[in-house]
Formats: sequence, C-alpha cells, structure tokens
Amino acid sequence: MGEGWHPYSGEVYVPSWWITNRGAKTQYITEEGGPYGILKADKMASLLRYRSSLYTMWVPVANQNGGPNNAPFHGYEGPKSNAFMQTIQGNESSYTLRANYWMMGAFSRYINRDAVRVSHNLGSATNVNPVAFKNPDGKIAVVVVNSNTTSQNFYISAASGQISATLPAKTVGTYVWTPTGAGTGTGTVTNYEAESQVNVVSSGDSTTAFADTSCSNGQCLSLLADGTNDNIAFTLNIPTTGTYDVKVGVKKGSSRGKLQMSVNNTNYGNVEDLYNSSFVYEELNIGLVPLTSGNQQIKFTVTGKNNSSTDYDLVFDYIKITKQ
Ligand SMILES: [Ca+2]
Ligand SMILES: [Ca+2]
Repeated sequence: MGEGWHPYSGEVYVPSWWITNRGAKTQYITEEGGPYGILKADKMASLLRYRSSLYTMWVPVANQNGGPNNAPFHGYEGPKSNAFMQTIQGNESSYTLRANYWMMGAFSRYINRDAVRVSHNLGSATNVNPVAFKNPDGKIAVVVVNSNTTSQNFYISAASGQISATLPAKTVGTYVWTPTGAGTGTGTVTNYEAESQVNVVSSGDSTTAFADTSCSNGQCLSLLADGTNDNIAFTLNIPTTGTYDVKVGVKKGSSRGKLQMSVNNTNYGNVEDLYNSSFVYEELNIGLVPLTSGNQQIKFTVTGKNNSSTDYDLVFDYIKITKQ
C-alpha cells in the first residue's frame, strides 16, 4: 500500500514531507513528464532521495511523429526526444534509443529491486545531486547528477572509503562498490581531546579551551576564525601506520563556519557545516584516512559559512581514530 504522485508542479520534497506529516505510507512517483534532458535526471535523483520508492516516466516509446496517440509532446517540447525510445511508425523493429533511456539506465541498471536508500549528507555538493542505495547483494550504488554546464569535481565518502571523481557537464554518473566492512569500529580506538593538544597551530586566529559539561573531558576548544581559509592544525601522535576511521566531535552553534579536514594537503570527508541555530554536539564521520605513525598534522580549514551564521568559528571536542 502507498500513495502515488504525478509531480508536474510543486516541490520535489513532497513525498518525504508527506511521510513525515501524514503518516508513513510508501510513496510512488507513478507518472512524471518534464523537465527533460539532464534536468529530468536531476529531478529523478531528488524524488528518490526524498523517499519515493518508484519513478515512472510518462512516455516510454513514441513514434517519429510523437504518436501514436496525441499526447503528450506535440508542439511544445518536440515529438521525438522525450521518450525512452523512438520507433518508426509501422516498423517497431526499427528504433532509436533517446537520451532519457540512457539516463534512466544510470539509475535502473544499478539500483536493484529491493534496494534500500542510504541516508547521507550532501556536503558542499550543491553543484552535484546524489542519491545512494544499498542493493540486496550488499553493494552500494550512488547515482550522481551534474546538471551544470561545466564539469564538477566531488568526493563520495563512506565508512568503507572515499573516492574523488569528476563528472563532465550535463552528465549522470553511477558509482558502485562493495563495502569492505571498514568503519565498523572494531579496531583499536585512540581518542585525542582537542583542548588537551599542545601542538596546535592556527592561521593567527585565537584558540581557546573552555569548560563545557557536554563536551568530552568537560572541555572543548574554539577557533575564533573570521574568514574563509582560516585554519587550525592539530599534531597528533599516531600509534601505528595504517588506515583509520576518523570521527571528529564538534559543538555546532549559530556563529560557526564550514570546515574541510585535510592531511598533508589531501582532503578527507565532506565539507561540514557547523552552523546550527542552537548549540548541538555532534560527531562528524570523516571516513577512512591513511595515517603514518608518529606526529601527523590533522588540519581543518574554513571553507565558508552558512548564510544564517554570524561568524566563521569552529569548535572541536575531540578527534577519534579507529584502526582498520
Ligand atoms: Ca583570520
Ligand atoms: Ca573535549
């Protein structure tokens, strides 16, 4: 049982809103027309991310006249390009696969029946539109849509690792991998309290340890950053060389900036927005990071701030690394 939608107008988040506000019924997009081209793939990704369990396009096949019926694409969108396939009337064995066919394939070939959607944050990737699923065979499939007129670089970061990729302009890419079981937190855990680190270097902005009973060890450390590219680096003594699952405890608030973690000038994890209208304590999941034994600098750079934020501050509680 569930509810069907034809989202010809309105917002793409309606299925999710409906579940939240009207009770958890399964949502289905049973018919959808425009927009076309890459914007269709973009809308498809959004509708699935907003918890639709189905996506059906209106027109699978049309003939060279946009028929055989009169709907739907005569005149205003052009008759040929909006179906999956175009056939020659009276000769169905002759057909041309249209762009929508390949775009739909970027989803349907890799997201298998009974796959479940994987929740994720969007990082800073307002420039690409992703949706992620876990298939019954355990594989993760992430479909990423770049609807821009320029190529886009991005990261996909998961507990089992991180990839960086580039999608050409107006392109859909699908990324499939088998989780290796990393990130399960079974290895040795080393915890570094931010406020206890003695080797801390900033971009000249002041750092202050302050008491807070909600912080681990009763204290957190603030970086009073005031602009993009301000940064703070903690030199941590890493126990052994290897791959670590890295988590960072932070205190979010209304004056916070966005951060990007890096080690030796390589970025790890997504850009994380520490803005929140009230104080909250969260653990950022950076993902897997290769670290060398001995002193290693873990750097956090301010990449900007939320429009609602009053400043670019960062507040750290701890850095926790788990050997894989
Ligand atoms: Ca500064
Ligand atoms: Ca702490």
